[in-house]
Amino acid sequence: MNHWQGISNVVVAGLGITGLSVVNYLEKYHPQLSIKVIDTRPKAPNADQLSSSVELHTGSWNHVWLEQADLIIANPGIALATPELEQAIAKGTPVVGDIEVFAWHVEVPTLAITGSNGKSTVTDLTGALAKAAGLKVAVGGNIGVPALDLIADDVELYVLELSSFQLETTTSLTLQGAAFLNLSEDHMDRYRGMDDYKQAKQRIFDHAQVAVVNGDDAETLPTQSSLKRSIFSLQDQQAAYHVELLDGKEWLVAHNQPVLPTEKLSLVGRHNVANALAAIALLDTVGIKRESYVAELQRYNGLTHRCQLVAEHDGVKWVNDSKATNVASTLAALSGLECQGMLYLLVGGNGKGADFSELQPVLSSLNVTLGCYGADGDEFMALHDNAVRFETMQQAIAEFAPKATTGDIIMLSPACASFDQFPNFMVRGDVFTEIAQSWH
Ligand code: UMA
Ligand code: ADP
Repeated sequence: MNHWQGISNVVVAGLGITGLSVVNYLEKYHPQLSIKVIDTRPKAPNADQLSSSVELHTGSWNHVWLEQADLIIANPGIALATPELEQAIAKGTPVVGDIEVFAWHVEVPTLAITGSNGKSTVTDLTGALAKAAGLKVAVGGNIGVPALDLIADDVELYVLELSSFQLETTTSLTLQGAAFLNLSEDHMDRYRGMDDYKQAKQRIFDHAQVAVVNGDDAETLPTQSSLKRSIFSLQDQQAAYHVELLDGKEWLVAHNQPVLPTEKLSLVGRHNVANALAAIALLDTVGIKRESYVAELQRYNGLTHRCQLVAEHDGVKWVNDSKATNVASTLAALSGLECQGMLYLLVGGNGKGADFSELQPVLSSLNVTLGCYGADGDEFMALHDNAVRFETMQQAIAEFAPKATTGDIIMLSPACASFDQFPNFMVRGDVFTEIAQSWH
């Protein structure tokens, strides 16, 4: 099917890294199109990287351009419920995202991963394992490299992390394996409720051959009953991908074949055992032999900013879990934590409308001091008697670090987005790490 038939005027809405990747893709593969870019921010990132043939409008919407568009390709950060996009849709103008454009182009086997937590880890791990097995793999999507930037002739397998935002504007992505890892509250500032958020994520299954789903989280099961399911579970040994005690050791098991003892994983935490099972299930959908990557599965030790030990001074451990941008990820970090002394936990930032009360039971079981900072720091103050309010993360660290002694942990696992005080979670984690490593 030629999706570009009848299209001359394309409007790219939002010039982040996604918008730039869309423009570069269109210029390379569809040079006959007229491209206009709108970014509602007064200063659009990457404006200096546009070629002179691309017109740019910043600081507001350009209604004339939207009116003239045959196709609008929107940044995932711009909700479809934005009035200007709603008007265009009502008028019959197609509005798609970069992943839909990717789907129109790519015919090579593709795996994709969504879920509330663990997407980046499973995406990166799956890519690393496929590489170890000898395939030419391209890894990207919400993980930070726009999908359209990955397109190359020699790629044998694409592995994409997909956010619910990206899935909202995707309708025809064919996937060999589609994983939905888990569902917990996130992005409640963008969705009408959990069901709306779940529906967006379920779209990953629309054209999937195999659904890789979490047997311990019924919300991930596909609604299409005819779709083949590969289930992974930490609790149910009937699941095709599970953990099982064999000769006194717990093993990752796939279709009754032991793959690796879990103690041999370099990844830490129970959630990462589930992530490893999901990656194995995904690779099985494209027939990659497990023995070809088992050494890499053992070696792989995760991405930065996810429960990462970044410094240790005088017996005090500093843990960077800046990627914990919602309640469930902070819960995962706390449930796997072994702390002999006081846990100084830094929480706060932009709470995205979440309900943080779920943290209360686990916090009350820990010897913890909460450093509550940032725009929504107040939301955490009632969760524990030992809660102290700060304006910034740095101020909380300056107060806690001199008090910490052997056996204590200072951990950033903020359960919030970073945008109130940092450009993104990476910068937040880097600032924490820099202070941790230079502390004495
Ligand atoms: N924005 C406007 N007007 C515009 C354009 C953007 O107001 O015209 C605002 C929106 O609030 C938007 C924000 O700017 O949310 C971010 O836009 P951006 O230009 O920074 O976006 P990109 O750089 O293209 O990054 C996007 C994803 N960002 C979002 O979905 C918000 C990145 O995921 C992704 O890595 C990148 O594309 C490549 O695919 C980030 C993210 O936070 C890491 N994702 C969310 C998450 O993981 O929870 C979904
Ligand atoms: P995502 O891309 O979905 O945000 P990441 O792999 O970047 O996921 O991890 C985000 C946060 O969630 C980190 O704090 C990490 O420790 C935690 N996490 C990773 N995998 C899981 C999981 N399966 N369940 C719950 N939390 C997880």
